[in-house]
Amino acid sequence: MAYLEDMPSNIPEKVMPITQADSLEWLQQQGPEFIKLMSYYRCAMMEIETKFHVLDVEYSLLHHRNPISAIKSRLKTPSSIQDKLKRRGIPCTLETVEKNLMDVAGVRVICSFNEDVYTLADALLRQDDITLISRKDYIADPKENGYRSLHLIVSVPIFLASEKRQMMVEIQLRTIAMDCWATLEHQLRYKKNRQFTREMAQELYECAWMSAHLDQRMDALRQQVEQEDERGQEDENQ
Ligand code: 0O2
Repeated sequence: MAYLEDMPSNIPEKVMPITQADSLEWLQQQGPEFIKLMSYYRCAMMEIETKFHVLDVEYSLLHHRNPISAIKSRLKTPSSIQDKLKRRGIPCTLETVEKNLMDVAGVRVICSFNEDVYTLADALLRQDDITLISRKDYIADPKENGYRSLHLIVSVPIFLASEKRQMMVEIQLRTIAMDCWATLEHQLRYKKNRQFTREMAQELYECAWMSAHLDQRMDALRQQVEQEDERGQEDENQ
């Protein structure tokens, strides 16, 4: 049985409590309870990642292609948690973190095609242990700067030795083209205080439009290929 070899090698690292050097001082002040809370968020992220991996495997068996190109997860750093609460004028305690921040745990699912974004989101939301808290469709209704993605905030249970806890996770689903634009825009502008001219903003917006156009063309091509495959299959069966 090639059992142990098949285990994802990154799991032990993921369950480790956070120890980034930049956050260590602040973390130490918060004590072990904060580290415990962050570990719970990490476990919730792992639950969601696994659910998407399972959906990807099932879909690939049925349709001979993978709807997921990559999954990236991140835990908000303590300093970023602290900044966000401070910006909102909320004191930073364990209770306020859990009550007010929905995106401490974030999972980003990069999909192959536009259609995959919705197929995967719907499949996840049909699972009976997932509760949808909020849904923002920036694909149907892009942000003013051109940003597109489907955002879900969900609550997912994690099963500990002697308790079951509901944890919030922010999920961003987007295509490869959407991710390309958002990643570069994040580097260039998002939340940076640098001077950004109207021309630069216009250029970024046009790039967003081009990426949306690319998604539409690739989706149309996918449909053609799938129709061809179906025709080929019918011919073979006759
Ligand atoms: P980071 O650095 O990616 O973690 P919030 O800002 O979360 O309190 P809001 O406005 O309801 O409240 O959040 P929204 O619109 O759902 O967006 C949250 C996340 O989406 C952001 O997280 C980004 O990751 C991403 N996002 C939203 N708008 C943009 C955008 O214009 N450009 C890019 N590149 N990403 C965007 P964070 O925590 O703000 O940032």
